Amino acid sequence: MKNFLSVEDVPDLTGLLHKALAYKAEPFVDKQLGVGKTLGMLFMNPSMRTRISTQVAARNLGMEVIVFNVEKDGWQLEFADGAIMKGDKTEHIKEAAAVLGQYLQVLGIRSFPKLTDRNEDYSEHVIRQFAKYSNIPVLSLESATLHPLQSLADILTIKENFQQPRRPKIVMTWAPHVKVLPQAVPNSFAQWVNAWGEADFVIVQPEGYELAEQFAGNATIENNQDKALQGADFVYVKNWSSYKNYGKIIRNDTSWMFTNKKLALTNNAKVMHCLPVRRNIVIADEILDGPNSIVIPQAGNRVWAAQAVLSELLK
Ligand code: SN0
Repeated sequence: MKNFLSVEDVPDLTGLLHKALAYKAEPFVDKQLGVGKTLGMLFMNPSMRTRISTQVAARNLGMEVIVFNVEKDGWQLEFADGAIMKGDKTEHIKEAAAVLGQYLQVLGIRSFPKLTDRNEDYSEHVIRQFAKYSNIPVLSLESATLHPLQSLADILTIKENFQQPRRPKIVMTWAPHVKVLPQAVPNSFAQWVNAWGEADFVIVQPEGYELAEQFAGNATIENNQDKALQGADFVYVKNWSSYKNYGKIIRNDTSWMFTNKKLALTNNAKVMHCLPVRRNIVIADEILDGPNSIVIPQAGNRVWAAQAVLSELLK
């Protein structure tokens, strides 16, 4: 695997899932693989799970890890080609990425969208330029439009929690929020569930919050949450801002919060969220503190997802 920016970089999804489960059973089988190699993780935005789970995963493989908070410690980077750099941006991505490529063997990048210019965000020009100019494998730690390490852990969690001889029904539902959030987590989850191909997949959102077609793929799209939840085995709850009316909160229907009343419509579904989650805005306490929530083991699986991906990037 050259880079890990989306599911499209994965040549064998089933193999990657098996690898992650094998690491979960035996974390240190490949503890020599990364000896003498360094993972650098550049954060342009906050992170807890991604940062720590990836760091643990890298150490399980014998790697050294350097974490760099760009906003706090770095120079301001220019990404525009041909820019005349007379403003407050000190260094161009062409030099910054190329220099990092001299020091590191794998480069992780977290860069949220600006949510102002849809074409700019969806071109993924930030992470793509790191990949282009660093000359080493680049690992997405959540980019403008995708969060593939999260999605791999999500599929892993679904696989582990479903042992019946039929396809699970997975419903991803929009939920309210107080802030403008990226579409990266839902885009990526949809892209991975579609690529996995082993579930009946429904996405439900209020009108106007439809995701980009290239990620929603052949999911069944609904606007009626109660109808969509019928018979669900897994409910993935997430807020996102509008793609059509780009980066806007067009309406915030608080009745879409996930509660026990909504859970009662499902097939005793397991409830998932990527975290961090705002309690009693997105998901009610009764769900997060109840028996159907699998958000903690879901977050736990981030280590095994990251370890499987790092081991592929080291090859
Ligand atoms: C991010 C998102 O993409 O939705 C990261 C999720 C892994 N979430 C947030 O930024 C939450 C911010 C908040 O204030 O609740």
